[in-house]
Amino acid sequence: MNNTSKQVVVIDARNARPAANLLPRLWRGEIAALRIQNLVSSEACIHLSQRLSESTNVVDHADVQGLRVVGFSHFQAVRKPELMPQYLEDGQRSPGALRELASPYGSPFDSALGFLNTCWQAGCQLMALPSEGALAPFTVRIYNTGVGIDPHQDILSAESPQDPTSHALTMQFGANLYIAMPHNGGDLELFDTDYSLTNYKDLSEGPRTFSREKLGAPVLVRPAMSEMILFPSHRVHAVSPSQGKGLRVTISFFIGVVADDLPLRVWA
Ligand SMILES: O=C(O)CCC(=O)C(=O)O
Repeated sequence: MNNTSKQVVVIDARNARPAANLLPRLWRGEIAALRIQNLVSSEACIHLSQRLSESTNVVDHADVQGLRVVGFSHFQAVRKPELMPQYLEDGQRSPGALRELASPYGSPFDSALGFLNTCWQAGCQLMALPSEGALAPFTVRIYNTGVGIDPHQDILSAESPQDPTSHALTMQFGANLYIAMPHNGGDLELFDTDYSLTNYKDLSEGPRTFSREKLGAPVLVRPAMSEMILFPSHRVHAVSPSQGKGLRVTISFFIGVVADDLPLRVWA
């Protein structure tokens, strides 16, 4: 598989249905990232980001200093097993809670699922692992000035190495909906290093991050409010620190591919 592609494909969610080969091209590594613009209106993003910044459910991320989240991620829950019951319970409520916060606009997460259903013949469904149950569908991340995420990979089978469904995934994409962006920084960085080179198979070494100095120059993607960006999450990736005024707010999840005739699986 090619993990060095620099090609970023841009499509507009308001145009005709995307070509059926777009996700397979991302899957095969022919393209580095897929930007789906205009998935959510800017009015809806401004409204939701305001509501989220006032939310009393915002908590600290376990590993990334300064990062605030609404809803834990699976990674956080497996790193701190005492969070697992709350992770699972919150995940049952979060789609409805996001609809409520987004109202009178629609939920961006619902728009994302609708979009995925139009470009994958077998549709998509929320992920359940036999060993853990129904995973949370997304997490909201709020980045203040100076906050970014160090280079890392996201691989479900490394987080749940005993689970057969996690190993059945042939590909995992990171998916982020950008609800607010700071004036500067907050870029998505995609490096040329992938799973096979880092041998990331479980969490025994804790969170595996890599220093930027040891990696080559990344493909830089500056996300825009209102869009969703997909990229292979086994490729080492990072978020550069936010700079200047404005929060960076994302709705973040993963998409798993089992086979091309089976539904995509979505979780966070
Ligand atoms: O917010 C982004 O642009 C990427 C976030 C990230 O590192 C991830 O989804 O794993």
